[in-house]
Amino acid sequence: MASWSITPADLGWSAELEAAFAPHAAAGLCAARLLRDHKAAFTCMAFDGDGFHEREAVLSGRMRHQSRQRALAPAVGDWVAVDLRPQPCVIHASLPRRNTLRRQHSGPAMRQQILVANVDCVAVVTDAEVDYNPRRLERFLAMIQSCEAKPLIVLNKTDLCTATRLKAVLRELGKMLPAADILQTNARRGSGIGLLRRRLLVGQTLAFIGSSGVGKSTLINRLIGERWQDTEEVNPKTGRGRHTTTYRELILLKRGGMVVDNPGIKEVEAVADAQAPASSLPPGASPSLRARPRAPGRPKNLRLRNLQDRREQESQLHPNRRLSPASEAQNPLQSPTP
Ligand SMILES: Nc1nc2c(ncn2[C@@H]2O[C@H](COP(=O)(O)OP(=O)(O)OP(=O)(O)O)[C@@H](O)[C@H]2O)c(=O)[nH]1
Ligand SMILES: [Mg+2]
Repeated sequence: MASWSITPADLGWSAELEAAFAPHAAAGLCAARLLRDHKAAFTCMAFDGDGFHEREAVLSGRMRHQSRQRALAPAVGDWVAVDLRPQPCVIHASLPRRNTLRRQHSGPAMRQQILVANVDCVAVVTDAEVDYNPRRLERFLAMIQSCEAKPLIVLNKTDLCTATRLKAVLRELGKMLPAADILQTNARRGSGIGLLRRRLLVGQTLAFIGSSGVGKSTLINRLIGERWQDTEEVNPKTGRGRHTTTYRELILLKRGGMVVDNPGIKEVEAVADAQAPASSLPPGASPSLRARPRAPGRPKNLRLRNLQDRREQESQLHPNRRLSPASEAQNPLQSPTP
């Protein structure tokens, strides 16, 4: 819980939100930003006239009804209008969103899941070893593009790979995504954290996404400057992390800015966004960065795609080496979904 005096601007409050909130203020409601989603309830940072304080909140009957439509269900990062008198307090309305970071669910229904609302920058965390997969990175970037947030690639665990491997990965990423903002970090030692901190501006929200075990929570612990969340060891045999982070959380940093920790994402399907203009793609992005809708009903073979990705990646980094069927069977890129 924040122990310092928080201003609305620290949380990203804007003139647009102020205008949208006016009728709710007239009805005696207070403004709050959602920090954690506990499924049946939320934790929010609410302005109670005496400053911002964390409060537990539930949805009103009308909001619960609306939330059956996933796109209308409040998400971490949303601003809401709450009645602070009951315990827990009650959320009566959501304020308009600037954007949403969404992921497409596999399956014929093409359901979308909103991960975070009102996000300025999204950092995709990976490493230069078992988790590294350029095609998956492209899909993550397409997802960020359709949210119109600033993308950032964080190559973490630089201590666990050789300088040659790191150089090869950076060269490949430089060719594939020449305009991408790429940072190298070693969260365990704290190197590269200063550069990451510079991307955090007062009132802005930076969300971390990536596979389980890549070090998202460790990076956030470093940004906070103290141990905020326990992080788990990665299984040395499979390279997979145990799923330490089980829910999304928006954390306000004392030095300014907000970060969102997410549970590990195993696979990502770019969100099909017909309205996204082609010009919104980052300069130099390859054509596969474009979000493509999958034909409804067409079965998706994730495992096959992972293996193809792995083959492509291996052949680019080690042109003379071929993946054996045995190593294909133990594809390290597959880890359980949260
Ligand atoms: N050697 C090394 N280990 C790291 C580094 N960053 C994180 N780790 C370790 O990797 C393990 C997983 O880190 P987490 O921060 O829990 O990973 P996560 O991405 O939050 O994982 P989920 O919560 O499951 O999504 C922990 O044991 C960390 O100590 C790094 O830069 N170098
Ligand atoms: Mg975590």
